[in-house]
Amino acid sequence: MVGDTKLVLWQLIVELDRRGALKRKDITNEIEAVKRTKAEKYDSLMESGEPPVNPYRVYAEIMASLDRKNRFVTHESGNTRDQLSTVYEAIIPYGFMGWGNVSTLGFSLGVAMGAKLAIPGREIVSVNGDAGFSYQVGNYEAVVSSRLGITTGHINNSGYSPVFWGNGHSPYTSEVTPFDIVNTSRVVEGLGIHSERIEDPDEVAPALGSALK
Ligand SMILES: Cc1ncc(C[n+]2csc(CCOP(=O)(O)OP(=O)(O)O)c2C)c(N)n1
Ligand SMILES: [Mg+2]
Repeated sequence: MVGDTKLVLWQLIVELDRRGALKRKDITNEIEAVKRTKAEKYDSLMESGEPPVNPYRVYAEIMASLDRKNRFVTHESGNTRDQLSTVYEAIIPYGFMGWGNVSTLGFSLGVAMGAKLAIPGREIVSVNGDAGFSYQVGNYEAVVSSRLGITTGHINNSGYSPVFWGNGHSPYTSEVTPFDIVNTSRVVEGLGIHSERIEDPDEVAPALGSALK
């Protein structure tokens, strides 16, 4: 079935009503229960004030900051996908773009640039990891030269999906030069992009504020 989701779903509801389909009144309770279970697991992480900055705290701040009804968010390949697609609640159409499980690292920058061109009035936020960033870094020049105002949150955990990939096939596939040596913030600053390096969880919201204003 191909069609405008909102219209087609509405037509389906009308048709099911017409045929006397049973209504599942318990469905909203079921959704609320699932949401409560999710909150029990993730709320403390999303409120975490412990350093190093918990990625879930970053996502909570992205949801809390400025105009969420005018925002497009996407993730990167790796933990940011698993985490954001679990906790990010999109409240508008085209508010969140989730993409494949093993899709090419770095894709989120193209997604963000495309989104900015397609819906120019929107705040565009992408979140990437160490490997995603490395795949993207040459292309930030295009963001600057095309004057595309997008915001990227970089989860600099100095590992290629630690935990998820374990140690990988060898340590070299999971360990990345640590952030006290590599400063990705200064890399993009050198490309002419405003950048703030955050180490305290309470700095996340002000940094997003200055990026999105
Ligand atoms: C081109 C490419 N190579 C390998 C992969 C497999 N892969 C998916 S996520 C990932 C590591 C991601 O690490 P990072 O960007 O640091 O994100 P983190 O999970 O640490 O937040 C790898 C190697 C891929 N998706 N694309
Ligand atoms: Mg990483």
